[in-house]
Amino acid sequence: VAAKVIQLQMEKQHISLDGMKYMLKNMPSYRRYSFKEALKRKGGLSIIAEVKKASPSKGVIAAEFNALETAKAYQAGGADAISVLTERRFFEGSDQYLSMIKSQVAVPVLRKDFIIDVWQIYQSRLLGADAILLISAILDKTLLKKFCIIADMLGMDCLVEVHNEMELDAALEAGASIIGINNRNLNDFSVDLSTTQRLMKGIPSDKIVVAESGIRDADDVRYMASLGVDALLIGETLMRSDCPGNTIKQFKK
Ligand code: IGP
Repeated sequence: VAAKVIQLQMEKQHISLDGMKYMLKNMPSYRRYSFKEALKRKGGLSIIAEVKKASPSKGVIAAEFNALETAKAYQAGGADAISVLTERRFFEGSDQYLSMIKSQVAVPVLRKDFIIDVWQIYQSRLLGADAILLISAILDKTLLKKFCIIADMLGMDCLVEVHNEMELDAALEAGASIIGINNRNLNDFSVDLSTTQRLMKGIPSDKIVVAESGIRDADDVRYMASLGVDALLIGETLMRSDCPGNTIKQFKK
């Protein structure tokens, strides 16, 4: 109920940063799970399963979309974490999916959105996120660093997404400890899994590496495992699967 109240309040009025800080102090908090710990390899690769209704490149992916049921199926299949798209315009996401899923699953939840403002970081915490995505391509070094510090202060991990060497350098300089390599080019949506292979080389071994986008089958999973990544972020393949839980089990073998 607390989640719902916060949600409705935020939708009705644009709450000030101070207002959110006040709510954070005074509202009952969600149970926290460590995103970073969940991603560490325990035998096989860890899997972040993504709840995504639509995307700008594919349009609507899941016609009969039920965010909560999808998340529950992911958890039942052994997903190590769940990523939830909250961006409305292009991904048909919703803040409410995040808080609803957070209140019903016992794995860490990542907020997937385009975070460009401090306000959104506080909001993510209020919605129940255990971690947030920060996209190196849309933030400069100074902001990346600042956002990582604020998220940390609020008890959330950051997945810092990169697509090329320049973005990777910025992420490392910002002190990111979890790096997501996006195999999809956000400008033209083309996917190239060898992006992970190329960028892996420049990442120190103490970082946690997540390969993102374009993972379709067990062969892709094996390829990523051979590159030494810690975790995979998979959306579309799971959203299209008749039994996403089984697909996750198969990928984790
Ligand atoms: C998942 P895919 O190809 O498995 O559906 O991709 C995820 O990587 C993708 O949704 C994504 C994304 C993003 C979405 C990666 N970076 C940034 C929104 C914003």
